Amino acid sequence: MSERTPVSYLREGAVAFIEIDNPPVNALSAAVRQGLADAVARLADDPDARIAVLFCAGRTFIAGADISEFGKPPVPPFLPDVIAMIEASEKPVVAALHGTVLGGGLEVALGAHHRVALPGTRMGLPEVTLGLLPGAGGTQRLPRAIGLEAAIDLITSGRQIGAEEALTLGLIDALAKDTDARAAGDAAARRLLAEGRGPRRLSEADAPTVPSAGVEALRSTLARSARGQVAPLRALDTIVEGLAMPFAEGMAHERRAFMDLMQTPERAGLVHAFFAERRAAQQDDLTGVSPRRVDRIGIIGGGTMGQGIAAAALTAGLDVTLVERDDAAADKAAAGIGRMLEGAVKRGKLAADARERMLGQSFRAVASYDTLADADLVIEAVFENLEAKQEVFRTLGRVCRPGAVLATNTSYLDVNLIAEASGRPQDVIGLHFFSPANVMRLLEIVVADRTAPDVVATAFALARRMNKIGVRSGVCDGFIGNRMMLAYRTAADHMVLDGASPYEIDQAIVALGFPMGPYQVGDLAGLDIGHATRQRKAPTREPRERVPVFADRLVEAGRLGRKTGRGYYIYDDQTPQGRPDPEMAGALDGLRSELGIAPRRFAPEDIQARYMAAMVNEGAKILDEGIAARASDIDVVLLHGYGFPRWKGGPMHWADAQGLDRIAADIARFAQDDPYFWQVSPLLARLAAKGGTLADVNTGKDAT
Ligand code: 3H9
Repeated sequence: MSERTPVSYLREGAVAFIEIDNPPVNALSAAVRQGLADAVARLADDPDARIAVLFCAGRTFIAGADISEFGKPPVPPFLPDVIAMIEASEKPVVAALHGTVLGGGLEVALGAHHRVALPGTRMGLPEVTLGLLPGAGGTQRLPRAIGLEAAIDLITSGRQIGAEEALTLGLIDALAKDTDARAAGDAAARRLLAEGRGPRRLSEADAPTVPSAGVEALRSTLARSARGQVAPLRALDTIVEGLAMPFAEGMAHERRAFMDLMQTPERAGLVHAFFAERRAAQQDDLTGVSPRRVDRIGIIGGGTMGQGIAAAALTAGLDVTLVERDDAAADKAAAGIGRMLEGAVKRGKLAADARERMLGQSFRAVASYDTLADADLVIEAVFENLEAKQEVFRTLGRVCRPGAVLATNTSYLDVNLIAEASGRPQDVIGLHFFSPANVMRLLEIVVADRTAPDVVATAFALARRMNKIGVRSGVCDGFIGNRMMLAYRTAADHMVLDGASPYEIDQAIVALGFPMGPYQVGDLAGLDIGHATRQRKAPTREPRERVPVFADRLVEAGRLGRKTGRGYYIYDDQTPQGRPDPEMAGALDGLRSELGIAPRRFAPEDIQARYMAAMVNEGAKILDEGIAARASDIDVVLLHGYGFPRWKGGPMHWADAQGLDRIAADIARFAQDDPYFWQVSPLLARLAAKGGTLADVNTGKDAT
């Protein structure tokens, strides 16, 4: 049996139809590239064909190069050559676009002689988001098509634009009214034939001139916004330098830059993040399990979290009933949600009439649980107290219809204990949203001992519908993310006890690529939160455990962080982002001598090594215990909930890239001073000894 070819050629009259059919997104695999090259050769040889329409089957035109081929030896024919063949064709080629025309897909379209798009088509060159730059002519053809400024914007940001903007920019020639790409291409081809138009090649168009002053300004803006990343600046240079050369040399220049970037750790980290996000939704034990239907949701508690969840749910088209303890609190929550949606309108993310419709028809804030009798799913978002949450679940168990999913938004409490209180633990699951819940994409899906499989499937379906990235976690204190955070925060606190300043730590962590260091984060979140966690854990504290007394003293002095104008930093009108407190060093020195600690210096690399080792070690324990099913799930949590720099791929990917033996050796060294905190994870030790990687471990229900 011959293998199915992903590219077909069919002629009707004078028009040849070249169709790509490579589900799910028509990525440019080696077979597609070969198929395209063959189809173009056939077009040349077909005496009856006078024009061709290039289009795709399924949900989208080509969404780019096949990312799964990256990092492997390249297989010919290479995409730039295939596009050069298309462009060189003596017979015009019309690209008929629909769906998401991205990366190499847009470069193929730019190689065609005429571009027509269906309404709703989105286009972009997202290569920089993968640590790359357009490697098949994008840096050279796009500026010739739409001008320098717009091309630099699209290429260095990776942002997508809609078909209308593409038409205005001159990226496409026409916006079709059809809903069928083949038909739109056919109509355009017949029009071009009737007008007697021949091929129009961007490679033959004049390159725009490059104003050097403007480019310098752009470079310094980019250097700030793309901190830590190499691709955006390299893309800018490649565009500018390439446009000063003849087209063919510009193409060779682009190819060299593309191949260089392909070898960088940033590219590996970003591609890892891309696949990790998609893998998180794959749960083999749920194959064939249908989610329960969810249209109407209830939310208990109208604080910041409840409001954010409500705004996100309304935006996703769900009907929302929010329950507060009295009418005044319900009104306050409703007003907050109104403001959040108004913010979305102002940012252009939501139409004003859609906001009115959501608030008028799909939302109510009430002071009674009775209205939840017909809810399909209820999310409890009251304050973090086990008894309070159990009380809510006892009530939900009474008022909700059988089969309704009952979710708790707890960030660390035992979901099993909450589930039991409902009297129907099979319906209960943890849905840990991150604040602000209408913005943050991460959702930890916490599966308790007795949660039914279709409830887990429902949670993943809800995550997708709400445009969240759901990651499965088992039950433990803090689940994946907060448990990891406690570990690296503790490592930082120990360094402060031993002589580092919080400012040195924050600087070293920001230098790793995090947007903020742990003490800046603490000030932002409110220092009372960490204090409360320590109080809660105090009764079970081991005598050998070191307590960050300095943090508790700040709280006792009423220095709770940004909200009180002072925490680790001082916040005032001159420095709303905070400035170091000159009294901090003296206070810390006093405390150290009270505790009998002789302070020592920590170099930035020491700080980074300890911080990262604590994070990786805890991640390995989480993996070993089966709390996370795979290392990449942990990466997704840290990337989307804790500011981990995306181009480093996440802590587990980072650890594999560093070599686990190095990290295990670091931990052994740190343990000489503090053997209680620095207990190496048995999994990490095993993998380090045999040269394995965390990526190979799969401990979850979907283990193969
Ligand atoms: C490039 O083009 C370089 C060139 O300049 C130069 C070359 C020389 N390859 O996201 P979804 C898979 S760089 C391989 O869930 P959606 C994805 O893993 C590339 N696989 O769907 C998933 O698989 P699974 C530039 C890909 O509807 C499935 O398709 N292009 C690729 O939410 C569905 O994906 C990009 O960066 C790919 N290119 O969103 C575009 N794309 O089902 C990247 C997707 O097994 N892709 N898959 O988990 C996207 O942004 C989104 O996937 C898209 C669809 C918007 C297309």
